[in-house]
Amino acid sequence: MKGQLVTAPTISTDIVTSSEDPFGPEVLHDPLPFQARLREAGPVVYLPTYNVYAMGRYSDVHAALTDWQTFECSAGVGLSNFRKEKPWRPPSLLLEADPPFHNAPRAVLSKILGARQLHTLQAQWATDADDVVDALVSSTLEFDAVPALAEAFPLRVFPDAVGIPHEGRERLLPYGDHLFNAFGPENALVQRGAGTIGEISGWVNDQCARNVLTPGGFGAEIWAAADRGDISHEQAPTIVRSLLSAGVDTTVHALAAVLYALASNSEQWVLLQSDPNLARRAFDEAIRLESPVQTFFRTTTRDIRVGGTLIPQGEKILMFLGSANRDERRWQNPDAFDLTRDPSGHVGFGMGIHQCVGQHVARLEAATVMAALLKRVKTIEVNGPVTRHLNNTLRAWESLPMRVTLK
Ligand code: HEM
Ligand code: OVM
Repeated sequence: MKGQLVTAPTISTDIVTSSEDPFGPEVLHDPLPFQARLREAGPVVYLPTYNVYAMGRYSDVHAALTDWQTFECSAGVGLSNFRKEKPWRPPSLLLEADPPFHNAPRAVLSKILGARQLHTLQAQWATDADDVVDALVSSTLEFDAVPALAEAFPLRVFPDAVGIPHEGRERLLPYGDHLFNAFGPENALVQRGAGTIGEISGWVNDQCARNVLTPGGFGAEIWAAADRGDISHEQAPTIVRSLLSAGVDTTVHALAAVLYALASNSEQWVLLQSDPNLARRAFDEAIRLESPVQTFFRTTTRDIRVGGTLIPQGEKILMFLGSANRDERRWQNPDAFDLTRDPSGHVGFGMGIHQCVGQHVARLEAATVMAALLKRVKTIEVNGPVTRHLNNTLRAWESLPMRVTLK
């Protein structure tokens, strides 16, 4: 500063920095220690590796999720800034949109996926869950719950509910896996999917056409909303795509999470057996604890002060939903799976105007699977090494070996 006059800043700003990589394999394998350090470091931590501002505490994550005017989605909810980089696929009309454009697609999906509409699926899904569980436990009492239940059930009921044909459905899981990787940096996980995503993505887009979708399904109802003028016909296929994007991998890993939680906390399984009405709470508590969707980004629309940190306009904010859901400032004994606590207010489905529009679908899937298990199964335990599937956004599972005994 030789002889140079430095203007004193009119507002002081603290900046806590971390050189850790939240998308590196070490953190993805076990994100909890990193997230604890993040919460401890302060309300906002700058990550120079990606030039983003990270939030790990419940109150800050909640505040960002509910202030859509300051924390926008239309610049993308991944690391990539759509104002500077071309998105890898046309943006979602829900997830990657702000009001007023977000409003109509959201209203249409809220109605189609609303608790009341789902009533008509309940009986069929209960039968399907009984079938899946019966077929499984009558052939073996030891199985990998990831393919046998967590994947088998959603793949059996969800694509039918949307109304897509059977042919090619095996592409849904790899599509979601890549999509959720693509919200993160372009690391090895993204590169691994890059070779096949063109073909898979083409197939997914083809399933969104009106003539492909069976009558009565969610997809056909989206097209019917276009006929009524609630959305345009051009918007319909992209909204169908949202269901095929967000509706499969999320529920697979959420089901695995609740199965793991119940199998590894036998006293909570006993409690659930004594009161099956706790099934809904069990699912939400597992979502809180595991947060199958770990992170989403926003972009600041103006300069904003969070804690002592001034975040400039146009910067990417990385919100750790999973960390907020285990914040000791918000939750007592946050690491425990506890069916006597009230998990409501968790941010595992987000919060505010983008809060998961498919949550009733996810809850119905989980409730029917748990009800089917409660009918047949006496005890349930983990009986082998549990392995994770690494994904930049999802807290995902590769294998969940289980043993059950029957009633
Ligand atoms: C939004 C998680 C299941 C469709 C979200 C968001 C989260 C989330 C965290 C908020 C994103 C944000 O604020 O940026 C989950 C989890 C699920 C699940 C953990 C399973 C347990 C589903 C299902 C569907 C679905 C089954 C479809 C039937 C959507 C859509 C959005 C969304 C379309 C965007 C909503 C909007 O932007 O208004 N989900 N989801 N999700 N979810 Fe889910
Ligand atoms: C969408 C979409 C895609 C991925 C996730 C999501 C969790 C939504 O295409 O709207 O919500």
